[in-house]
Amino acid sequence: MGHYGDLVTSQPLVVHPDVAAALAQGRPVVALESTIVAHGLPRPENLRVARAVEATVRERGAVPATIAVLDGAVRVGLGDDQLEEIAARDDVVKVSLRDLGTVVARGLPGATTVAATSHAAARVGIRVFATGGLGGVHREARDSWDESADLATLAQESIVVVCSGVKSILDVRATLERLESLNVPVLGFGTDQFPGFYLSDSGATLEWRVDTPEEVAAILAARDALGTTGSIVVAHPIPEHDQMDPDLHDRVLDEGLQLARQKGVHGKAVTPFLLDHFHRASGGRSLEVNTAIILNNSALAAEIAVQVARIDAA
Ligand code: PSU
Ligand code: MN
Repeated sequence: MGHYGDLVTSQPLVVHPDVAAALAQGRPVVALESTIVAHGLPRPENLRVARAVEATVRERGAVPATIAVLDGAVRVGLGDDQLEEIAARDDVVKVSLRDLGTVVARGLPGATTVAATSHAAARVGIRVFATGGLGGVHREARDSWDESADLATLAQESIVVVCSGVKSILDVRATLERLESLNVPVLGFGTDQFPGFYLSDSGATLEWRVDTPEEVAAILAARDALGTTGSIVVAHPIPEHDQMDPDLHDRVLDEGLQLARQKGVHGKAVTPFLLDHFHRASGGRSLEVNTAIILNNSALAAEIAVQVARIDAA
């Protein structure tokens, strides 16, 4: 093992000095995933978006911690050279929680999903995480049994995850049912409706609505005091005037699902395949929306992290 930049790489979990300092001083930190960078967005926009997301978190007073596997260790917080590596390399493995140990032991480069990112973040004491959309129950799950490990992991790890729902490529209602069974609360941020990722409203109504970052922090504090472990999902919709045109959305979605079926795409390849189809078949429109979503969610996550740090310090 050697050095990567200034970081010693003989440990399997390495916290970037900026992130470590913030955690030690009780300052707000926001975890960010890397699968969206390596496999969710096309090049070169992926690197541009990854940097913009980190800048947004900083502007709102929190420290960004993008998480990925590089050089034999899970990195909590990346240097810009490392972010570039994740965005540019062709051999980056999509790493869910079950893959984490294998990818670290083999020294492979890996991009962490919501599941793997939540685990690494919670393990080092990060309380808030921003992403675009969660994985969930796939539409043909009755036959394929395809349900993202994101769901079970959110039940295990205690973190606040800000997202815009789950992609419409999934079975949204079944995903919400599973989150209920798994005791994962879903709070609509400024809405009573569960967001539909590219669309502001998935059509499903939520039980709980919050309107401020303070409310989210208060709910987290109550859960801490009660010992109710597991994550909180903050469902933050794209504003309606920025959403994808619903007709374009439905057309591209039908095509994508049919193509995936024809080509026999399955397992962990399904989500990247459908996202890539969306980006190409919508003429770049889904990319604009996806970018707006992740930027909005990072900003809100930073505001929540600031409030959480305030309560934790009191
Ligand atoms: N949502 C997005 N873009 C993504 C993903 C979700 O808008 O790239 C990624 C996340 O990392 C999520 C993963 O955790 O897809 C889910 O993959 P799977 O369905 O194979 O569990
Ligand atoms: Mn799957």
